[in-house]
Amino acid sequence: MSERTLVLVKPDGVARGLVGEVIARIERKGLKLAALELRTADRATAEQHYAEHDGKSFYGDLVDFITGGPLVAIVVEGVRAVPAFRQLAGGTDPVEKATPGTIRGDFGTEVQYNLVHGSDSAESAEREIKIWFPNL
Ligand code: IDP
Repeated sequence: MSERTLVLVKPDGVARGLVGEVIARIERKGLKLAALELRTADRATAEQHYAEHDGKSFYGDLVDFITGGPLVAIVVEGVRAVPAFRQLAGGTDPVEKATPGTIRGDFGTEVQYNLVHGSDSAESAEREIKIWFPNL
């Protein structure tokens, strides 16, 4: 059964020219792009997106980082799209958790600057898609 997930190529990924790399991996996996936009997020959008982390030590830096430059927001669709993209992304920490062969494992070293976001459940995906693509 097909489902949707929300992917962000975060500002570090855009700055490093990795948008094409991320999209290529999504497509090679057999997932489809349903919507895509390059934009700079405002604070309200970033705060909504990361609401679950409000109060954590890294929250302020995270919102600064996500709003600090253009990012690419993508709705990805396909069978098991949520876990499939999490597999492509790799674990949150690009060195300790993400393995080589994953986006974070291949291209990242820092926990904050880990290049991509992918929704962690189908429910989170629908919540996040409403934030980034309210008309979809
Ligand atoms: P996820 O992106 O792998 O789902 P979350 O735990 O939801 O990971 O964290 C959201 C984002 O917050 C991470 O992708 C990363 O950019 C940042 N982050 C998470 N933990 C830390 C930390 O300990 N220090 C700095 N940034 C962090």
